[in-house]
Amino acid sequence: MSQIKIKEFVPAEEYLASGHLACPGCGASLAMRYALKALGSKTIVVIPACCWSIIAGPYPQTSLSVPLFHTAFETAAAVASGVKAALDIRGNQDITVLAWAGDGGTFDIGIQALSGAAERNEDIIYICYDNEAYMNTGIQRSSATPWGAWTTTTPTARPKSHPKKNIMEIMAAHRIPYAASAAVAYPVDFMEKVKKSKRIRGTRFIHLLSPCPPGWKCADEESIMLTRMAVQSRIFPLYEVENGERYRLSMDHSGSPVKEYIRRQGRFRHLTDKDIDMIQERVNDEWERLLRKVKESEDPE
Ligand SMILES: Cc1ncc(C[n+]2csc(CCOP(=O)(O)OP(=O)(O)O)c2C)c(N)n1
Ligand code: SF4
Repeated sequence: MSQIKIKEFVPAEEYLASGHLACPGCGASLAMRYALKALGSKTIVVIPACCWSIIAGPYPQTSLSVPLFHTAFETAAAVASGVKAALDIRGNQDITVLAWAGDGGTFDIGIQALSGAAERNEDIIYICYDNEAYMNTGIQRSSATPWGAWTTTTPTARPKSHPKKNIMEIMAAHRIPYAASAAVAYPVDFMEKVKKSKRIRGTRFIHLLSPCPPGWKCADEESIMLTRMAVQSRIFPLYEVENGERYRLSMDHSGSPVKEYIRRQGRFRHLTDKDIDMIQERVNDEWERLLRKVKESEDPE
């Protein structure tokens, strides 16, 4: 997309103030900025306990210029559903309700409320910014943490021994109208998906890869580049799933070696070349599985 087109596509309005409390290089702060540019001012944001509880700032100050509801860790989808129901009762149809939660609040503790909302096809957008651990409380492993990663609860002597949970497949299995993966390194793609979500009714879910320099043990200025490498290496492919069955890739993924991505992060420093070869094999298998679904969607026979 040319410079001019990006200017046309990305609204100038800012809903995230400078001086917010994120660390330098934090993907979650950029992601909220993009999401709100795509959604506009008529948005209510529901945030459970996570880094964003801090980034938003202490009451009565806030870094966001849209209404914001802080809620308990496990309740993002339930509270967002309630806010939407209240708006419906008041006959207010032009406000978007956005649940905004980390991977801990989504993959783990919030999944019951999220599954309930998805099963009822609640009319909400749910964005999970996935930094692959419980970062706010000091980098503990979540079920989104990749196999082999160091966290404070999976130290280098016993790194994470389970693979990352496949949240997109879980959400697709609910047959919700729209699920998409996105990454902050691709802001136009992410904003397009948020804008598309706004046009659809029912439960819309976006799984967003969001870098965290303290948790990934990388340099602040490398976080976006690393996120791009995660996508290009197919560790985190970008795709959409409509009604749980129509799979579409969002871009060409070159398939660069995962080693380049892994070796730049302190959280993977202890991994051997053999470990990385195994990760590469798993990534290849998952990619083939995804391609089969894309192909079946194109050719249902
Ligand atoms: C029921 C409950 N358990 C634990 C906590 C403590 N807590 C607050 S934020 C947080 C981590 C959130 O992790 P995640 O959702 O991945 O978001 P991130 O911190 O990475 O932004 C935890 C464990 C809590 N607030 N409520
Ligand atoms: S700890 Fe990570 S996710 Fe939390 S504010 Fe800092 S960079 Fe962002």
